Amino acid sequence: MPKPLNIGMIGYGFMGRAHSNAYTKVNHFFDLEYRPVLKAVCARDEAKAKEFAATWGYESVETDWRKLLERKDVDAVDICTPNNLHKEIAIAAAEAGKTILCEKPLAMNTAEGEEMCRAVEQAGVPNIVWYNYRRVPAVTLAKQLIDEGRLGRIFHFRANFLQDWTISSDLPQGGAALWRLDAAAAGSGVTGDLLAHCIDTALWLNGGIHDVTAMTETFIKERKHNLTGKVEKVGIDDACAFLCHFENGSLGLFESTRYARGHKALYTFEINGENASIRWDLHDLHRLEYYDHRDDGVVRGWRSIHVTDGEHPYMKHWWVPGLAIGYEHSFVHQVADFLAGLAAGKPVSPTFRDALETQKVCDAVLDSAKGRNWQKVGG
Ligand code: SOE
Repeated sequence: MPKPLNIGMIGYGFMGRAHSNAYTKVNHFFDLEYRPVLKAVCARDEAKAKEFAATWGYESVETDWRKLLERKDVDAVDICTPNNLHKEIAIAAAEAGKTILCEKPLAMNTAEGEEMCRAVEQAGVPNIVWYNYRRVPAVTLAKQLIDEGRLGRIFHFRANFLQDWTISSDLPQGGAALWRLDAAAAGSGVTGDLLAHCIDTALWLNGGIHDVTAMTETFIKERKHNLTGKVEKVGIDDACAFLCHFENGSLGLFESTRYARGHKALYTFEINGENASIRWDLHDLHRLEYYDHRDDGVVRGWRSIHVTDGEHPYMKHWWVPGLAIGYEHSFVHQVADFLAGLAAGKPVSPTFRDALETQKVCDAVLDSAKGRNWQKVGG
């Protein structure tokens, strides 16, 4: 019988749903020593918290996150709040000895991230950050192929994350569903929200980034602020593109925007090595495109691997070969790996320390765009 791991979730938005779904599914599909128990959900709005608790099966509700951290019956805290609350909650949770699962990006900036790393490491509490795309089976397969050396020396890493939901100038900033547009709550715009995913995947697949040169743009300069009711200056980046050198000598090209009309969540990457290339597209997430120059010339070409076979990462836990899974399963996989790590007493990536590397790249990107120069990652 798996041991209970009592979860206290702080926040109840889109990510609160994605994580709660993962906690409820994981033991049905993975054989684990731990079983998440939805102990409490915490939000300032009690009525909304109660509604969320009833929908997802949380046993209780708190309206003050400090009270949640005091509870002896909560083992692990899941931080699903806007970014400006991550640091304070994570440090208090570490001091309270709680296991921590924190939504991405880790923090508002590197300095905050460093404090958070020190807190979890001093307290010795297990920790992880929700960079979920690593655990889409096709992306995990990409990692496997690269680590096996199939691509050979890597020359290029290219990634995009394109959306179009903020084009309207009538869209306000701030408050419940729109805090991502408010620099005070989010820290940055597409850099921390979308490029952070691309950077996390890139660091994982292709190693460290040495330096960057970037440009950002804020297309709509002023928006009504939902919290003050006034029209205020927009402080986030609406679009960001950067070039970089990886430590392994390869070149990186990254682009992200919320102004790419027609694209809802087009996250793609392509990696070109001396022997082979791979590419992946979130809109077709169960496929990995692979080209191997060592194939016979007459049949050489891009192949589209349907990543649904029992041999593929995570897939033996699901249905039968040929049947695809989706976005939400990446969160289930993260919980499964995290719980296996807890049982083995081993950290599971991306830890706070791993996510700090992404934060450093984000900061270098934003500094470079501001100064219109090249920035070394980590100062
Ligand atoms: C923004 O629209 C967003 O929801 C991000 O916050 C998520 O991290 C990303 O996975 C999808 O897009």
